[in-house]
Amino acid sequence: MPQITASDLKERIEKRLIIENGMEVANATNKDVYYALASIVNEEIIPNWFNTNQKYASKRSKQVYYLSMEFLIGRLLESNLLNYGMLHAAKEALEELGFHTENVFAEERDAALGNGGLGRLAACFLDSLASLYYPGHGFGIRYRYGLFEQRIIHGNQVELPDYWLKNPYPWETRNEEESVVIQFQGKVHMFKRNDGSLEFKYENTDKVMAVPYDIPVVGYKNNVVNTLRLWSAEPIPGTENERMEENQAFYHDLDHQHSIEQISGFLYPDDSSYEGKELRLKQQYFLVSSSIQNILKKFKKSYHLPLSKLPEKVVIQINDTHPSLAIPEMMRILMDDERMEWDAAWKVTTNVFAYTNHTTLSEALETWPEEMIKDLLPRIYMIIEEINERFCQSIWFDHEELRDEIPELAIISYGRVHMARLAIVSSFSVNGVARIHTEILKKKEMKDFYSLFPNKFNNKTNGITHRRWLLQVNPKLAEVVSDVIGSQWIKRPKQLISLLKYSNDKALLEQFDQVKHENKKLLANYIHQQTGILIDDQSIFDVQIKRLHEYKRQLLNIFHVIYLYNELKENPNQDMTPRTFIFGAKAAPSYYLAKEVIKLINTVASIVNYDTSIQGKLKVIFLENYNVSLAERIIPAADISEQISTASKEASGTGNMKMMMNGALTLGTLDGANIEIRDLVGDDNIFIFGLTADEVLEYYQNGGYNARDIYHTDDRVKRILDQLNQGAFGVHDIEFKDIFYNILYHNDPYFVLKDFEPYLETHELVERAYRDRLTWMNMSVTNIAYSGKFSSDQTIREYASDIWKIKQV
Ligand code: GPQ
Repeated sequence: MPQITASDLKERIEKRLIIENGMEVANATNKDVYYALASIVNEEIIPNWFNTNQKYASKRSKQVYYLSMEFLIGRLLESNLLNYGMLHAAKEALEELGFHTENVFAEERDAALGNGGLGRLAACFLDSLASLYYPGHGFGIRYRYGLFEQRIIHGNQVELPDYWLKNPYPWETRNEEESVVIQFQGKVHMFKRNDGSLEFKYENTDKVMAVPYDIPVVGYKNNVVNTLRLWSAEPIPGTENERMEENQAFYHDLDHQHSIEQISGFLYPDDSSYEGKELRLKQQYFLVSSSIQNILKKFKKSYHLPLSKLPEKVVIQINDTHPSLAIPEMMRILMDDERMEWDAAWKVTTNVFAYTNHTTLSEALETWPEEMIKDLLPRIYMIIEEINERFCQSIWFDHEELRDEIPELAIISYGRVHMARLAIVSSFSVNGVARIHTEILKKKEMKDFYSLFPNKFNNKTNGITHRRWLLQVNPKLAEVVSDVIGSQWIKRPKQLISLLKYSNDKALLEQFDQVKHENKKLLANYIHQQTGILIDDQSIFDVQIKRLHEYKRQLLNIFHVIYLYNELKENPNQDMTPRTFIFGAKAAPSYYLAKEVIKLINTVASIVNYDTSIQGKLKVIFLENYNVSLAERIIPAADISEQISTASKEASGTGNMKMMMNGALTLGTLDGANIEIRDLVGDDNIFIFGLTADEVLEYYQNGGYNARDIYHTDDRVKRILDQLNQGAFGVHDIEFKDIFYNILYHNDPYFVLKDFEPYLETHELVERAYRDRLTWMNMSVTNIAYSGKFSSDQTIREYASDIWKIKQV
């Protein structure tokens, strides 16, 4: 890879500005410079993109396609510069031209085409695929509106539309010539061909054009450029006129056009919860039909092999059940267009698809009303029916022991189509995303399926790209690490383990401490600038950043804050290390209780932050509009990483890994990947508390525990709940009654009260540990050292070798 120097770049930026905008640097805005730099990076990318595709085609490599309704990519300029080895030069060039790098980068809108962990995981996976020389690409939807922008007004979440495409997006290329047609609704007619085979014809379907927009996925300093292909829904050109001639009303036509564009109109803002809207079903079919058509066209064009060989060259990973209609869509094309028999098509299909499950929460399980699928996708419905029929028959005849369970196993049952069941039956691999999660799938949630298909089930613990989440977001830490152990860890993140040798080196620990402190100062400045609130950069930065969900228990966190505040009010002079509690969280717009918790956090903040009697020992910061870019600012500055979900509920978590990699210590429950973090770093380097998954599951089985007992016996708890109920934290006395009721009348379904005391005690341990700087930094460095295990490079290697059987090119 040719080294580009700062002075080269400077010159090229100047030239660009002249050619494209006819302006001198002196007159250029941050935005002008952003576009100039992006187009320079694109010039570097394009030949490599072309070469990568050529190479895959000429080697006829097996390719993996990652189908996902979400890709939470965030900004790309900085990470593309980093992966091209141009970041240092670019920063230098920009500063020399009189620009602040950060302001130039900030011109890029986050591509927020995802809700949270699931979408961000997809983005990390693409980064690792390209960086490890794997032929792997993403397929998704080019939503015109990404995840809503969050404003906090009088403590409440307000949603604004995220029209992220307002300005041209420099990373996408429209490839109209590769558009495909998608058909909805209509009637299916069945004919017998002369040879006796069946032919299906569709009549009166609604046709939509899927136009691909391609985004390059740049590998780290390896010249690889893979593709993220996002589909956009458009009317088929020319059909407007047809309709006019048919004498259809003009407005009817505009309406029709509008309803087509709606399909890629916006991202559904619900995380881990199923909404059941018809438009969402349309989106799902739109994604999978365009992607499967595309994959098959490409296979036929470049491999010159019969379709029966598809599984040798193609593997498709479906990211949760959202793209699971890809399965009947594949069957449809193989049979109806390619004239394969059922058995042959089934053999191909079941050897091509692999399914990842991301949650056991029942509210997230996708089940569509039979009628909805039948109406919108009549041919797909027929195929699902047939898959179901054959599956139920096989249980009836081959697994007598499960006959009674058929209603719980059938893909179509009680009028609903169960997408997870469809995905399990039709895939060759089913994986969970952390060890405990996969165990729960096998032993509980999917127990009977596991007994039917034991070999399909496997675990792939999630990971995060250390390039973005360490190298890019925390350059100071990366530099110290490289000074100590050399820079091989960048290519081989597991080598971070060499840091262990130095975890008692006092001078070095002090350096790490200094880096953390500098990062905290940067965040403190940002917080001041955003909120006007001054925070103490010597205080413990205690961070909980993730979607707002009852199971993630932001409520437990804020209860602890209220407790501390109550204590301080009684005894303002008590000796206590100052704490800053930092929250970032979006709630689904229709999730009432989650929004109440946001309001509670903001209300507590507005009281605590301005109460001078507590001498600045406690601050509560709720940063609005939590997104990838904000995560990038917060994570390097975290001392404590709050991972406090009700055990058994968080499939894996990935924020836990990001903060660990940046030297934060985890304060968490034995849930998701926290368990694997604990196993690596040992009990001395993590703060674990609370019920275990087994205990939680047992309580659920026996109807829960009695929350009121705790309310009546623990004064601290009673005081907090009464404060909520009596309006101590609000203007009106009804303010937080619903939280109060949910805990006492719905019996605290997420065990907030049950885990309260152990949580307090563990916080006390944290506070005590923090006082001993060297011991703390030793723990911190130990966490960084083990974090290489959670690089998504490791995860992707495992997917590649165990599931995908693909090779590096
Ligand atoms: N996850 Cl089902 C989401 O972010 N959205 C979803 O719709 C579902 C799961 C998360 C899950 O809650 C986390 O525990 C995981 O770490 C993450 O997926 C990636 O696997």
